[in-house]
Amino acid sequence: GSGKFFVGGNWKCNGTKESISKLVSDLNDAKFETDVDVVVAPPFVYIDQVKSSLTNRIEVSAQNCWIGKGGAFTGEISGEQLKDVGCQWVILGHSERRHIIGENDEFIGKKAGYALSQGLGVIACIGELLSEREAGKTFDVCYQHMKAFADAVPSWDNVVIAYEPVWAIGTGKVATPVQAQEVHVAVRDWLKKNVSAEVASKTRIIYGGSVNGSNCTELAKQEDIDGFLVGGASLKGPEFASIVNSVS
Ligand code: G2H
Repeated sequence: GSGKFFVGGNWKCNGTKESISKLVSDLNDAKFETDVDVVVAPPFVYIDQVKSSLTNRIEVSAQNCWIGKGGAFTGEISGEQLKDVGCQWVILGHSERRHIIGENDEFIGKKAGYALSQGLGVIACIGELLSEREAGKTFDVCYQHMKAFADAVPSWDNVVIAYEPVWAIGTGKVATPVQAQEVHVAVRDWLKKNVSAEVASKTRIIYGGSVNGSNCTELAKQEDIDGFLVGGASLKGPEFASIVNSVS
């Protein structure tokens, strides 16, 4: 693998003040392997609550942000505001935003460039739909998503790539370790050819899509899987901790 193992918990549009207070307390009680970066991404409205109650051992991410400086953009949240409330990361290009909300590559790339300029780390999501996999286009789709990020980011230092095959998201249908490893290698190879050998070897490529306490260990053993982006299973503190601790 490349660099430190990285595990993010993407809470998506879930939680209440009460359930989040319980989850934070479970996370504060959990024991994490030292050699892992641990990040959680609460909904915007709970970031402040989480920042003020969660141990510093865990960093906080947003799940989205605006493409540029704040201003007259009703309903949006800017990168500056995320920094102001103590966020260190933002998830961009998640498939739910690409396919449900309709965000395109160029829009997502711009967001990534701006977020990095504000000092946020970016969890850059890529991944194919089932129909694209079945049509043999998995690599092409991932390369296209990668190119949009590459065209917009000045540096990969604060970028973590999350490969999330859309057919494996929230479906319980996890990619096999071999399927995931194969795409991670292809993405690393793309970075080598299109960015640099150094960036290819240093950039973490994490896997997302129905990761849980039972399947994480086999996935974590794969050479090019440098961590996970966990959705459903990140809403349970002890299970999330066991995924963090699957580092190999
Ligand atoms: C993929 C993942 C987290 P889940 O979206 O980003 O969610 O683990 O629920 O499939």
